Formats: sequence, C-alpha cells, structure tokens
Amino acid sequence: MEPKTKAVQTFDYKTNVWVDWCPGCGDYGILTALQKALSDLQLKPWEVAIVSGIGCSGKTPHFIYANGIHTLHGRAIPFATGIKLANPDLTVIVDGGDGDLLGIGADHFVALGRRNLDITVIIHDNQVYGLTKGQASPTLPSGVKTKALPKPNLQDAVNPIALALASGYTFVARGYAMDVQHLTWLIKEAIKHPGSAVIDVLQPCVTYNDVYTTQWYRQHVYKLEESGNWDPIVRDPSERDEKLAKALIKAREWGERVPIGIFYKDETRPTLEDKIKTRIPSYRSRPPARTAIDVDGKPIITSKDLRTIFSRYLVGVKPRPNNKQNREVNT
Ligand SMILES: Cc1ncc(C[n+]2csc(CCOP(=O)(O)OP(=O)(O)O)c2C)c(N)n1
Ligand code: SF4
Repeated sequence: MEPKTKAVQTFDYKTNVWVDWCPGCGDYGILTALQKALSDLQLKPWEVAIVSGIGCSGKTPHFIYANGIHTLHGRAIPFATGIKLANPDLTVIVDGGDGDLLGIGADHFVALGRRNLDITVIIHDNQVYGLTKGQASPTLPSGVKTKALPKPNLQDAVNPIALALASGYTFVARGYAMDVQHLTWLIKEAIKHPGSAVIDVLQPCVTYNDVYTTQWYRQHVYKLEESGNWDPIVRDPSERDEKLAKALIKAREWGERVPIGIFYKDETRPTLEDKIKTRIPSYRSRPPARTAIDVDGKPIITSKDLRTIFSRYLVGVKPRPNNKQNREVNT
C-alpha cells in the first residue's frame, strides 16, 4: 500500500546540522533556493540524492534532509552518474564549487554534457577556493586581484556557460545567489528538464572575494528573460546552431552587464537513459538498483549486507527537531 503523504514543505528539507558558512555568504541563498525548489516540486526527501565534492559548498548535503553524499574533491559528477544510472527514478543533483567542478573535476563536467544524463549541476561560482583560504579558482578573470592573492591573477578564466554549451549540456543557465526567488525558478526548470542541466550561480564569498561582491553584482546583474525577445529554447534540431551561437555571445557578456537566466535549452536531444533503453528495454522497469546480483539464481549480496558494509560511513542527519508537525511528511 502506498504511504499516505501530505504536502512537502521547505521545512521538511532542513536538518539539525549547524550551518557554519560565514555570515553573509552567498551559499545560504543557494541552500534556501534548493530547499524551496525541492518542496515546490513536491519531491519527497527519499526521492532526491544530492552529491557534493569538497569545499565550503561541499557541505550542502549535510544541511538538506535527503539522500546526501559528500564525496571527494572533483568527484561529485562520477558519483552522481553512478547513482542516476543505477536508479533513474531518483532526482539527482550535483552541488559543488567552481574549483571542484571546473578545476579538478573539469573532465567529469565535460563528460556529463556529452552524455546528456538527467542530472542537475549547481555551481557555487565565487571565483575563489573558499575552504582553502581564497586562492584563485578557474573562474577568476585574469588581471583581477582578490584579497588573498599577492598579485593580480595571471591565468585566464574558464567560462562555465561556454564550456557547458560546448560540452553538450541541454539546459544551461546562470543564477545569482542573492536573488533566491529567481534562483528557485531556475533550479525547478533545471530539475524538470530531462537531460544534463547546469546552473552557474554567482555566489559572493564575503570573506575572500572583495572584487565580485554583493554590491558589485547588485549593480551589474540583469535578467535575460526581461531583456526583450530572448528565446533560448531549441524546439527543432534545425534551430540548434543558431540558438547555440546566440547563447555563446551572451555567455561572453561580463563587466558592465552580467546576464542571468536561461541561456540555452534543447528539448530535442535524447538523454543517455533514452539511448540505454534502446539496448536494454527493461532498463526503466528493472534498473540495476532494483535488480539482484545473483549467481545461479542466488543473490550474492542483499541490501541488508550492503547497508552493513556502508554503515560506518553514514552520518546521522536528522530533520530539524522543532516543529515536529511540519516534518512528518509520511503520515
Ligand atoms: C584531491 C584534493 N586536492 C586538493 C584538496 C584541497 N581542497 C579542499 S577544498 C578545495 C577547493 C575548494 O574550492 P571550491 O571548489 O571553489 O569550493 P568553495 O570552498 O569555494 O565552495 C581544495 C583545493 C582536496 N581536498 N583534495
Ligand atoms: S569562505 Fe567564502 S565561500 Fe566559504 S563560507 Fe566563507 S564566505 Fe562562504
């Protein structure tokens, strides 16, 4: 029998773990937008998996009451890929830093776009390595000197939007951490989109980035959808080249005006799951996570055995204790 459920609220996605980001950090806006997006979509916590790497941003899964994996630096996407392929029914979200996803993890970032697997990637783009004390990350423009750098940055920046477009992501967007309402909308659109989706989130690091600050973004950010007849959607494959070219031009806009919103959305390219189904027709009805691994008809490992093996790595994250009524999603 299906459990009787009641509406999921943002509160259901909060945990009792102390959020230890610096006061004023843009990460708070991303956390709130993600929790709100998940509850607005009425996803149950057990239907969601959030995977992070290492960094200030990497702590996010501890603060969200859902399946969460805080994994190795730069390895969130391979973990998420395994989870999604094993259980395509889960909503899988990668949440990581610009250093994590576009530095050490850049090859995996490209691979996800090539595959068009149905995963949403959220980049905390603060242009620095926050957790390791403010070194330049791959998104810091050259010539810029933030607080912890002795001299201006010598290296050119990678452009996350252009890289995502070139890699094949079929949903490419940019948000701003301090505009929670707009970011919530973007995250919902990304989750609903079938295929690899990325949102590059401009995230002020109030401790180490004294150039791209909240004040700076407030003056320069504008919304694509409010700027005339912007239409990023590919509804027919013949529109692809033209829409990609337009998105690339917008991706290069940085300085006086910084666009946020949806740069590109291709509704026509098949996902990796669609392609797998053409070879394994039972893939969606009997995905690997629900298929026993057996030898001569006998399972070699049960889910109980697996839990025993992994139990020492599990961190007990509980829903926030006060307001018991709200958190009883499953009544
Ligand atoms: C293999 C490996 N290399 C280096 C580190 C050290 N390290 C920890 S976090 C981090 C960078 C974090 O920056 P970013 O991904 O931008 O996240 P933020 O802290 O800014 O959210 C680095 C280099 C590590 N933990 N593992
Ligand atoms: S160091 Fe920067 S990114 Fe990390 S918590 Fe503090 S303000 Fe946020």
